[in-house]
Formats: sequence, structure tokens, C-alpha cells
Amino acid sequence: MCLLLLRIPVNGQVNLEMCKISLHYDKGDNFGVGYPEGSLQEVIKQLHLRLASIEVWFSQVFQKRMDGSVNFTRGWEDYVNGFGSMNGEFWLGLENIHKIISSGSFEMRVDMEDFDGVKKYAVYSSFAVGPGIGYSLTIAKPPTGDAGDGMEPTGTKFTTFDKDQDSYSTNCAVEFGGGGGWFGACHYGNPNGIYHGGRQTSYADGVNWQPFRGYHYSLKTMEMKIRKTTA
Ligand SMILES: [Ca+2]
Repeated sequence: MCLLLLRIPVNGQVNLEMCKISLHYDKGDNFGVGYPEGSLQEVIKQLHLRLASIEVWFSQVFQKRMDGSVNFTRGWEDYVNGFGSMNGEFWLGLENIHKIISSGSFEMRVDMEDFDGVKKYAVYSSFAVGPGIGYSLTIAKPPTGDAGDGMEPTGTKFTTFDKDQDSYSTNCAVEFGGGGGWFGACHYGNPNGIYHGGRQTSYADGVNWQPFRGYHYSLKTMEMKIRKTTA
């Protein structure tokens, strides 16, 4: 979480070693992700090297799928407090996301990849998560990028299999894989769905992003991140 407070030039007053460092940058049409490692001095050196020619995304990843190693079929308490490993798959937790976002204005980016190596992304220029128990979305649409829009609109509350706050007649989390999400009735994207690993015969219960690969394809990777847009 410290990265959100990081300013250029890096002055070393933020303890970079307290958290996983996720460096994201745009380079022409190619979106790159780097993970600087090493001592504080080494990290700063890497940052300066990259800053010489590229735009840097100082962002906080709050959701990540990559190999199916973490079970995302979890209840309300887990989705509020977070789970998984920052070195692998995880959900940062609604309360943590809310606290970070309360410190300013943020945009949100979703990166995804299928098993053919095709990468897509969507950027929402404004993104906020309200306080519990609703943890309601505020989100600017449409997104930029080439992935299409897989998010529900502003006002959507967060639902888990044991807490129904969606607008569907039953519980969307129960209907579509068991993972929590900002469901309406129910979704165009299910980042916390079941990690089927590619084509799925079941409907809309996988790691789906409907505008990209539809409701019968569970993506290889999915990553959701926020970046502060105010000075
Ligand atoms: Ca419902």
C-alpha cells in the first residue's frame, strides 16, 4: 500500500521493503509489468532507469488470479479482510481497498490474458469503493483499453455467497462460482470466479470477462489494480 504514497523523485522516506513492489508502465502499445526486487537502493536505481523513458504506473494490485492456487470461494469475512498470498493469487480485502481509496481519487485497471497469450486491458478513469457493509462501487464508464467493459455500474454493492446484496432474485455468488463480486443481475465479468483454466462447459462461473472471451472461457490471468490520480 505504500506505493500509493510514493512520489517522484523517490526520496527513500517510504519503506519500500515493507510491501510488494509492483511497477507498471505504458510503453507505446505494449503494457509492461515489472517487479523490482532487492534493497531499497537497488529499487530506486531501477525506478530511475525506467523513469528515463517511460510512464510509470505506481499502483496497488488488489486482486490477482494466475494459476488457481488460491480458493476464491469464500464468505463475507474473507472478502472484507482479504486472503491469499501477495506473491501469488490474492484479494486485498474490501476494507483495505476502501481505506486506500479514501485517501484521494483513483483510477482502476484490469489486466487479463487468455491461454493463447492474448492480453487485454480496461482502464476506468474513476473508481471508488464505499464503506461497509455495502462497499458500493463508484465507477466511470466506459473504460478505455481493448478488453471491453466487464464491471457493473456505480451503486453496485458487493455480494458473497453468504451476503446477498445484488439485484438478482437469488444470490449471484451462489449462482456463478462462489466467489464474491460487485454483482448486479448478475455480471459481465467474474474476476473471482472458479479457475477452470480455459474453456468451461459451465455458464459464467469461471474467471470470465464476457466482452473478451465470453461466459464459457476462464482466463489464465486477471489482475485488478488502482492508481492514485490526484497529486
Ligand atoms: Ca439477490
